Amino acid sequence: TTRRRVLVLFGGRSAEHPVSCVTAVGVLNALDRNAYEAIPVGITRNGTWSAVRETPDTWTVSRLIGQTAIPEAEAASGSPLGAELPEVQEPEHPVALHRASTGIQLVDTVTHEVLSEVDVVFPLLHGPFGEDGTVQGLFETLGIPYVGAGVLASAVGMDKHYMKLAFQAAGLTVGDWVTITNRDWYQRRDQKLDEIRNLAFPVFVKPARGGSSLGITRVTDPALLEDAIEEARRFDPKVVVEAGILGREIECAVLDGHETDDPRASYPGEIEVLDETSGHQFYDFAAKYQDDAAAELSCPARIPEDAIDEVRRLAVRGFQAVDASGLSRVDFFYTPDGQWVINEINTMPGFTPISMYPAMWDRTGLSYPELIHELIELGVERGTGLR
Ligand code: G1L
Repeated sequence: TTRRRVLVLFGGRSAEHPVSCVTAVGVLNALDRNAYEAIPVGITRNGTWSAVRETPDTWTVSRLIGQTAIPEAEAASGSPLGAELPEVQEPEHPVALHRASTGIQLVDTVTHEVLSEVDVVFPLLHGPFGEDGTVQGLFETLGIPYVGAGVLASAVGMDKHYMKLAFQAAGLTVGDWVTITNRDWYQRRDQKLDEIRNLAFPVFVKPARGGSSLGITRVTDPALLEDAIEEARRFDPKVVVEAGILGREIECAVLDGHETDDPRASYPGEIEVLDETSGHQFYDFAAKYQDDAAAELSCPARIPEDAIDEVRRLAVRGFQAVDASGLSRVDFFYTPDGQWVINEINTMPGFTPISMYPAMWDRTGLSYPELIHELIELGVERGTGLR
């Protein structure tokens, strides 16, 4: 039997570079070696691609990112991230340069050798040039199957404005919002500020295509709106302002179905922050995000049975609304009167063995290695024209 060759692509030029390195280690160690041959390819912060050619018994972050010795701090701290954040090292023999504006520039023949051998790519890259559809387009162009969302779903999932339009068109309830383009900001600023003042406060001001928490401000006082918009505009000339929604934050993991089967939704999960003395759950925003609070995943979330069934159906509808494939985490608000408001879809959710997405599947009966196997087979299936 021939093993499938899986190119695990990680690192990259986003702020999530270190998270991506740690995630790659989780995925590589969970791959069934009888079924798959892993080809890790790291992308440095400068955009240089480098293939790792040895296959150790156990992958460690330092092995993967090209350091010769395991930093003592990492070994001693016991934390997967160690004292210093992992980063892909500049390779002696780069395989390729990936450039934002010009696509991929081949620098030697190794690129062709490596890529032509690959059966499927597992792209563990976040943010601009990773989950916005550009890397997906690169592999479409090269004719190489890949895991996860395609070009359109990746791009829609990255843009909060178009994401909301797609959800609305599919009949899902989204919260009120106002989008401010760069032109709006110069041509219709006062009109836009008036529209925003009609939203329910507090509002959240966000870069439209951030993919992280950078540039986000919670605004309680309308007088501070302009400052918050300017802050978001440092990250993206397009900004969305979302009305605050009163409700619990509950998420669902969606996994695509094979060929003619519908996508599957996990049990919904909720991060519960418990009051240490009373044991009661906090629903308060400030309490929920304080650093020292004890948080744990509740999955299935503690909501009525019929609400569980409903949110699982809505999560699949959200997945289909943006034409996703492979996997997505779909996030909702559950309002005090039992309504579901869809917040967002993440086509590249956190994916370490302890992240929300794999944890919710684990609680639903699918282990991390089984999940990775499913994703790879779904990627191959789509790439070979079966779907
Ligand atoms: F390939 C998948 F399965 F589509 C995939 C790709 C990327 C799943 C999850 C992720 N997530 C990440 O890469 C990250 C959130 C760790 C960004 Cl660095």
